[in-house]
Amino acid sequence: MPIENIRIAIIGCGFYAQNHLNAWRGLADEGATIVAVCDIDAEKAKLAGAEFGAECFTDAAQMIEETNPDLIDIVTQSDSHKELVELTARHNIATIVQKPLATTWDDCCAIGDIVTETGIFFGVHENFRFQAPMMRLKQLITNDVIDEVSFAKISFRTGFDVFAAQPYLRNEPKLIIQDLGIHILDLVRFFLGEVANLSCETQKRLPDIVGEDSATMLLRHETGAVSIADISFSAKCSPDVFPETLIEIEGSNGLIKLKSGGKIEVASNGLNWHEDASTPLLNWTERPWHVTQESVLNLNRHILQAYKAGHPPDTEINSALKTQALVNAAYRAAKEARSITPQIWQQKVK
Ligand code: NAD
Ligand code: 89V
Repeated sequence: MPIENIRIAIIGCGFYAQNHLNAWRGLADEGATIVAVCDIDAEKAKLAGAEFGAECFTDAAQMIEETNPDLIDIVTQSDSHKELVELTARHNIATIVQKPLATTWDDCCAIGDIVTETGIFFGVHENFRFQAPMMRLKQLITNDVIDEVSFAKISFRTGFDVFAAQPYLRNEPKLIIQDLGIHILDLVRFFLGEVANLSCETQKRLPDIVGEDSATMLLRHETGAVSIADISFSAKCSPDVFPETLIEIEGSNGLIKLKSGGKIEVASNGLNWHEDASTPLLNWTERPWHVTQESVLNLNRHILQAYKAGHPPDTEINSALKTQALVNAAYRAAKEARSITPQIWQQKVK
């Protein structure tokens, strides 16, 4: 049976797009072909085109007209996402867009309307749930190893210089919750289900930045479970395990711990064991980013399989809007110093 070949185009050839490009190339044997790359920075487009053997463009509309891709992967910053999704949806092209879905809640909802009205294949590239250790944790929970989940603590604290590769983060008025908290809040939903209400305290401890660099969130889930999500770009930790997330999840019959290096400790119904869910290095990944880099391959494979099977990816628009609503609720909770019920997106009735 010949493998169906999907023509992939990437818009945005900056820092993180290198991982998307390498991941799509790594799926060539599974039916992904990079046919075009686009960046408004002509030099970046040219470099990506040369490295990955694709036509290069500086205008997305021209790229679509000339290469007719099956799926477009948008890896630009969030301020351009809505406009680019309007373009791809107008051409009825399957679209993946990096997190955050958009910079404002209104633009996130507008994208929700566009995707629902056009019915295009759509997903957000939210890859933390596709990290190797996170997929194993989900398997353990799904297999009822600790039975009913009642509490979790999910922590991503680092002093790593995230601004070196992503200098724009220094000027973001909404910094860590929008950039990193979005991943952790997606994990909170992934492991404990939807959130009924949440409270949040933020801090700004680093100099020379505009937004908050730390946030501590307390969440009540619809199941009754409680979780704590704490994130910081200004942590004093040794060792610094960037970009790893450390997790403890308690259930009615046990406890799961994710420790540094993908080490998992399980206590289940009186039995205790350890597992190694460490992330393998690929021929294009390197420490310390290899954990999230490999998740790009895992998520892109999931997207490819979902597209071929004709159903949305797990990180489809409704899920993405629920996670984005938690981001918004966290900022509101911090501002109003009270617990907030997340907004629910409703498609705008025309
Ligand atoms: P970047 O600024 O390095 O790259 C973005 C590129 O998009 C730039 O080269 C820019 O010229 C180009 N661009 C902007 N508007 C364009 C347009 N209309 N058409 C074509 N090209 C355009 O940014 P980055 O650090 O690579 O981040 C990109 C996205 O990836 C952000 O949304 C960020 O939050 C996300 N990100 C995700 C992860 C993760 O998945 N774990 C990690 C880092 C960054
Ligand atoms: O993964 C990300 O979205 C990155 C960082 C780890 C710095 O939050 O932007």
